[in-house]
Amino acid sequence: MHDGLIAFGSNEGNSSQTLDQAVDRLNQVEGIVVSARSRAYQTVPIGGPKGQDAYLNAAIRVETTLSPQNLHQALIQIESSLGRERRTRWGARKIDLDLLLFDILQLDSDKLTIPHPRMSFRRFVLDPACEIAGEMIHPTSGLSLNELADCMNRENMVLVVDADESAEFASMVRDAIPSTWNFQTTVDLESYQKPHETIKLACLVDRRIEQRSLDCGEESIPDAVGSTTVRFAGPTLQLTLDLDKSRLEILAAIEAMSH
Ligand code: PH2
Ligand code: MG
Ligand code: MG
Repeated sequence: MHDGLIAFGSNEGNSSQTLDQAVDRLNQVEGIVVSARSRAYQTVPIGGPKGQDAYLNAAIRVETTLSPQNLHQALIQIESSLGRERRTRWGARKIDLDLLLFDILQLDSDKLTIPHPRMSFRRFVLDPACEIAGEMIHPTSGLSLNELADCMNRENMVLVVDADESAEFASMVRDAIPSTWNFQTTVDLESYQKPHETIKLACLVDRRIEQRSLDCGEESIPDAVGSTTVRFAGPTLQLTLDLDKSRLEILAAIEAMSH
């Protein structure tokens, strides 16, 4: 039996009814039993087009005999059966079901990345998840979800790794972060592993990673997160060499940590 954690989000239609329906449909899938669900959290929309309605976010924990791939497929099927349309990335949606964790598995394929690459710095994900699964381990950082949530209250610091050849990149990050945040760059993340207690968000730039395409609205397409060899024991934002895309990523990450 596997332990899976799913994030629910909706900001179109009757979101609270959609959440109930999603839980029902998960329970109807052979090999999936919902073991816990959080309450629904009303949250500020992060990223995407302006003027969106507030989100309802929740976390759903499942016991499953399915493989991660088949659980992911089941989520996609439930999303489309409940009227999900994929338009713009981070745009309004009737339902979004993201697979956050699957035991302590780390997986990075074209179709699916586990842990979810943006879960470690999103309050709208961590708050509901901690309610029902605070003790679960986020294997990329090695921290529990409760510990990850605590990182949001740390001293303000952003760290850019491997920015030595790219001053342009470092100044983009510096410009993007709030002026009250400390900013520091390093090429040697190892030396930051010990005092990681002070670091609020590590931005890892890995130039070995080739930019991969992001389908419209497809959250599960990996941004090359698991493929990096750099690991950090705290909230981590994986950036690629695409400056424009990375700027949007960091602005959204800061917003997601602040609300
Ligand atoms: N999901 C997104 C983008 N922004 N903002 C909130 N508050 N809640 C979400 O679930 C959410 C979001 C992409 O999936
Ligand atoms: Mg999502
Ligand atoms: Mg999704």
